[in-house]
Amino acid sequence: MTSLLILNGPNLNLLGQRQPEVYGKTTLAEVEAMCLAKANKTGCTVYFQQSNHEGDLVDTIQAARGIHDGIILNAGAYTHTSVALMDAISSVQVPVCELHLSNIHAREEFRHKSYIAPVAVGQICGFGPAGYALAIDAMLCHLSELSADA
Ligand code: CA2
Repeated sequence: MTSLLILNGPNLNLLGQRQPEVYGKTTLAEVEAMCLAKANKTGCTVYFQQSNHEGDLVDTIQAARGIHDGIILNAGAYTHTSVALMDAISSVQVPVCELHLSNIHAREEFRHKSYIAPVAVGQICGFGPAGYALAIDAMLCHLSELSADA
């Protein structure tokens, strides 16, 4: 069965608890439940993780090789700063879908830059928690195209 890792970066554990005007009222536990329901419907397996630490995120991306078929990554603020995450993605040979709750291109200038985008298959942003289900569909679509080409 196709296995997807859904990896969340710093401060996303606070989802639904702080700044609801920016990030909404849905908690990360509720997002995880939505992803598990989506996995059930689409016949894949999802593993949901969150870390506030850049090195942990690098370790988790490296460990995905040979275990997961795709990664859905909301790297939070590390999106805009982390060459280490970019290098980890480049080296791991597991396709990554970049995901954001908010539309990073409609926000402050510093959020327009993504170190993940150049090494990701694509980016989904601005759709709130629904973006996670969209990202699962997008990654399954990408993986089925890859296996059709093989
Ligand atoms: O829109 C997204 O998903 C972001 O990745 C969220 C990051 C932000 O730095 C990115 O530019 C865009 C911030 C995540 C912080 O999440 C919080 C949730 C609730 C309360 C406080 C922070």
